[in-house]
Amino acid sequence: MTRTILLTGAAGGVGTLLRDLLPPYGYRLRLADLRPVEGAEDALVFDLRDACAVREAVRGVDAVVHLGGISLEDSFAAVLGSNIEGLHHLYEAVRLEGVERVVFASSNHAVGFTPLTGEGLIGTDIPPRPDTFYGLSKVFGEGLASLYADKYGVETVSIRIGSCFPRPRSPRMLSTWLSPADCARLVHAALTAPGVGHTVVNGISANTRARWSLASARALGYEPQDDAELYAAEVLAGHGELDPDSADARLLGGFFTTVEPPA
Ligand code: NAI
Ligand code: 15L
Repeated sequence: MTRTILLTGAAGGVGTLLRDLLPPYGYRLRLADLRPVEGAEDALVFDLRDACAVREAVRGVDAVVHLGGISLEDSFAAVLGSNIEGLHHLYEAVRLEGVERVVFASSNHAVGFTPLTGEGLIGTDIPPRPDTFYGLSKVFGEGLASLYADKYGVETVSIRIGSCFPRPRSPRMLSTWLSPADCARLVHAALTAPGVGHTVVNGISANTRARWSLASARALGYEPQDDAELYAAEVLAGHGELDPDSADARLLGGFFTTVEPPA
């Protein structure tokens, strides 16, 4: 049977990519965003800060792919509204409407202060080390997902996305890139793997320069097909090699560790 998926953040960068890439897997999408979704007149315009609107958005769907919210550093008040209170509205709606599963777009910035200086690949079994209020909201999101899984049986896969763009844009992204097609593969695995409870996975492609382990993502059935190395010559010609003293080289969250929130 075709499953109906609520795709929040459908007007955003990743949402725009996934709205074309997910239907071939057999999903029917309900698109939703704070802004109108270009070319989709039937998309829902809603605000995560409005609990009633969120409940209506969720009603009747089988699962939610939650991309909506603030995706960069912002004031604490802004992050609190859309990413913290908004996420609580979403999980309450999901619980009350009996929705089976959420795929939550978490971020590398939940663990952004993790040093990259050690040997080996970094898994998901590391302590939270948010690098911004934004990253802190992703730590909250993973915590909320864990609570709703243990207490109410609402299942979630939290994907700590590296950098999901059509192409890697910087030397750092040669390590953190998640290609759009691999993103769709990973979201599909997260929607279909049985008995996930709350599972945290890293979300990158099969990058030659990867510093993240994909073990927990592969355990869900994810098999990445892309490698940022294909773009390495072009990226390095434009930007030069990564400065070993830079935040991008030393810390998982890269330059986000140096960003100050707006006043
Ligand atoms: P984006 O900023 O392009 O899209 C986010 C969308 O959420 C926007 O269209 C915005 O209008 C919507 N939104 C914001 N506040 C809202 C509210 N109160 N109610 C309803 N909708 C609201 O971000 P992008 O790059 O598409 O990322 C999607 C998700 O993936 C975000 O949650 C982001 O934190 C996460 N992520 C993305 C990464 C990337 O490389 N693109 C990396 C790590 C995480
Ligand atoms: C994120 O969490 C951001 O939403 C995205 O815009 C990218 O900057 C990404 O992380 C990254 O670390 O490259």
